[in-house]
Amino acid sequence: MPSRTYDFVIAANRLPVDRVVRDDGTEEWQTSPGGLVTAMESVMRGRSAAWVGWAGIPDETPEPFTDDELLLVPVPLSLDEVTSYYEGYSNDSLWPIYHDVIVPATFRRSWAAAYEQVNERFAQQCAEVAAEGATVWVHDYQLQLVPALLRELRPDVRIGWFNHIPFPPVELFGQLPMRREILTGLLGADFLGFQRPADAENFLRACRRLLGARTKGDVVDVPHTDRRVRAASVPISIDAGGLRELAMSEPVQERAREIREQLGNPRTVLLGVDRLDYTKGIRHRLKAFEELLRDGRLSADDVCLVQVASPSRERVEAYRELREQVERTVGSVNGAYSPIGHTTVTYLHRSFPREEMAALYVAADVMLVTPLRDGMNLVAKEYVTCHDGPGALVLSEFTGAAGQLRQAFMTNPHDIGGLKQAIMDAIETPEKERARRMKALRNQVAKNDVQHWAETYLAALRAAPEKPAPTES
Ligand code: GDG
Repeated sequence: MPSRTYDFVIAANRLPVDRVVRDDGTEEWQTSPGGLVTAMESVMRGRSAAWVGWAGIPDETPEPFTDDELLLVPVPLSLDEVTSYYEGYSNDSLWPIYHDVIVPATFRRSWAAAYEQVNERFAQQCAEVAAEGATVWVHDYQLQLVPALLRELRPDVRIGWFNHIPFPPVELFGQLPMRREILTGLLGADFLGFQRPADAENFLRACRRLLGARTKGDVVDVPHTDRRVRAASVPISIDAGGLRELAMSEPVQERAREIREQLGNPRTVLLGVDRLDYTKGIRHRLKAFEELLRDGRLSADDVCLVQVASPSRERVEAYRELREQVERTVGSVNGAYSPIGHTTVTYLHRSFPREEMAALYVAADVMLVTPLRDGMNLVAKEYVTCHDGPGALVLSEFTGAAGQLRQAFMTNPHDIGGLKQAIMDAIETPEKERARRMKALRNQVAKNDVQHWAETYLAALRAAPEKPAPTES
């Protein structure tokens, strides 16, 4: 691998490719389609770029390889590290703390040690590939120690970090045994990007309270150094143009009509699309739906709910419990209300191709996005981009998307009565008004797409303060 030659380096837990085995037993790498990959394509064009991440296979280290001019640098993880750094520390310690402790966090010292070790490995790989003065963009909560570790190795590079999930209030963040190490790790960056202004504010407050750092506006003076770091909100988005084109294509439109037919042509199709995660408020959504049927405000003769719940983190206990509860509830709602020949809740615990997802968005009259906490929630932005005409988005106030999608039917999902009313409003609001709101939402996302996000982020990273301004105290 040529060392120190790449002037743009991305570090993320996962590489944007999956290894698939063909029918004849040979293997190939397939690009995993996702917003981040699309966003990066636009900002990487014309630069020599490398992506540092885990290839998704424990105990194996494929050699670095090139995919469409992008160098992919696999970081090895042992099976034990997948359990301790990824499932343990990242998803059973940090994830609950960063999402309002919806389930209690588990702390184990061995997990924390693995997290440090893996972060060191990522920093070393970045240091190895980055050219003199390169830009390194680190992603997400799995890699919060990388900025400072990398700065130590390579003080010449410009370092950015973006958090895809919320940053918690200091009262919750303070529970983390590694809280000071994490803040110090992040302060190794030049610019820290967050989804919501409130996330950046939570970070600045944690720096003041837990490190005794001084802040001025959105800039932190890094204690014991002459460095300054800016923390601000740059909300992520989707590849609106690409998705819209897919949704408008004849095969997808045709498939959407077919889906409605297969559902029995109900008057109203409700849709939920989530990873099966306790943050997404799936249980609250099902409860509200069940009560609306029970109260007779909705009838199973003319409404149905399609819930895509893509499998996620199945070896973590809280996710296993959630799956059991959701599946029990779906079974009991269907047992009580499904007419013969159709199911009132179509529950799909698997993943679908992009085309099928787009067709579902086109087919749905009402999209239910009801997380208890969510960094952004891209599903909300995808729905308003795909759906034409009088659709409706029911959107939790506890998503980052609520800061931008102001024309949605807003709801507090903890308030089941309020959630029921928001669903009814979404169904009953006159078509003309719903079409007007949807158009405004679609335009919002079209103007603020993922390419715009990446450009805004990188402009902020370039402009970030390096040293204290001489005029300020
Ligand atoms: C994290 C933050 C933040 C889902 N099922 C299928 C499928 N999906 C796609 C959706 C959407 C994506 O997965 C999920 O993104 P979300 O934003 O909704 O949620 P997280 O996975 O929790 O993402 C979140 C995001 O990072 C970005 O910063 O918004 O807050 O938690 O794009 O469409 N896609 C396909 N088949 C499926 O079955 N093809």
